[in-house]
Amino acid sequence: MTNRSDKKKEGKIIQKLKQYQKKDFSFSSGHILGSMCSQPHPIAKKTYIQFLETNIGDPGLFPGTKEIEQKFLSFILNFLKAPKTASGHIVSGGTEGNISSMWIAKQLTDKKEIILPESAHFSFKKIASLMDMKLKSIPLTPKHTMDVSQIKQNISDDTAAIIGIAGTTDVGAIDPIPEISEICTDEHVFFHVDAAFGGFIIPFLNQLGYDLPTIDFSLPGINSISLDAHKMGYAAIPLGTLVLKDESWLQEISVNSQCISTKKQAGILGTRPGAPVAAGYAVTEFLQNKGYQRLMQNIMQITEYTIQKITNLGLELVTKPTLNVITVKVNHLDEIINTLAQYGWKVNKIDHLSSFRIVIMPQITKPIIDEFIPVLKKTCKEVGEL
Ligand code: 0PR
Repeated sequence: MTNRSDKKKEGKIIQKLKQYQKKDFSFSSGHILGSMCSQPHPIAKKTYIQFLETNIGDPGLFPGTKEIEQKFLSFILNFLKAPKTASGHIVSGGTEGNISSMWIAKQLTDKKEIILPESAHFSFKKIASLMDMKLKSIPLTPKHTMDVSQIKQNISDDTAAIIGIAGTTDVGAIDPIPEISEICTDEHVFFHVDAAFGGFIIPFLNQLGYDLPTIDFSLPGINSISLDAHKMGYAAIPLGTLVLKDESWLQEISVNSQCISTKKQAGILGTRPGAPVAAGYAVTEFLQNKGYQRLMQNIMQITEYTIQKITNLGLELVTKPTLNVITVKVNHLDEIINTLAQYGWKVNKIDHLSSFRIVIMPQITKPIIDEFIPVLKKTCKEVGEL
């Protein structure tokens, strides 16, 4: 029961918080152009609040939410063509997905080396530090994909896993997953696909007939795939999934647990929010496979439109985009990013490529691009880029 003074107090706190929030950029404004996250689908927002108190770390208390989790995972397992032996594990995002997979690979093989492309996400540096593992980087081709011709010679008696990326952080490139899968099958090496970004877009584009590499379990060499619903899944933060080809591997990262409703608990986290899972499931139920196809097709059309507009200004891209990531090469990187921010637009800095990244997420529409392009032009003129 809240009395009048509590109501007053509540109002004051909310007002104060709103002042802080005013300083934030918002996805709903359309002005965040470089992030790999998005404004969640409207149904995700409603569901999130409804499930705020749920904890999938103690499923005995929340059997209904546990069922929702299973349904959400089934949707993912289905579009990733996972075999009957497979299982999904909810994680907080790509970082935890990668850590969990490498934890399994280390447990299964008792080896410590990870072969990965130079484009790999920095979460692998955390993995190396946390689990005392060693990273062996493979150079990239001019298309910013892993040079597969260099993999075999780097495999050794200490190789725990090979990583392929389906949608790189800096340019959205897709490594040749089918070729890497073949090598891993031949060499009996654990193969993890980091599809944090591409996992919720590539399969749907392929269903529509796009000519992108296959990234699913129809490739026999893949052992695990990590994909984030809080990136291209149009869901709310934090929501990722690690899909394992063999459910029994979860035992490798499970410990006996006391005081909770299950004898064992798998994975890194203990208490884990059910709200993003319920919200993610609501989005998959709302959109279904067809809805995701339509959404991704629309996103690719807006990507094409944006590429045209940017190159028409006379700017160059780092590489021809495969997905909805546009990375623009510039000489005056810091000035452009800072000036755009002053005009209210946020793009992400990719320092090592002297470029900035634009990601066409679900809330980015053609009118938003039409609003942005003149600001980009003005900015580039002001700083002497054009
Ligand atoms: N793997 C890949 C290929 C990624 O791109 C990322 C994150 C991860 C793993 C890690 O995912 P989590 O951050 O969910 O653990 N890539 C984005 C990036 O570094 C993350 C991001 C998202 C950054 C939104 C900014 C932002 O506004 O660019």
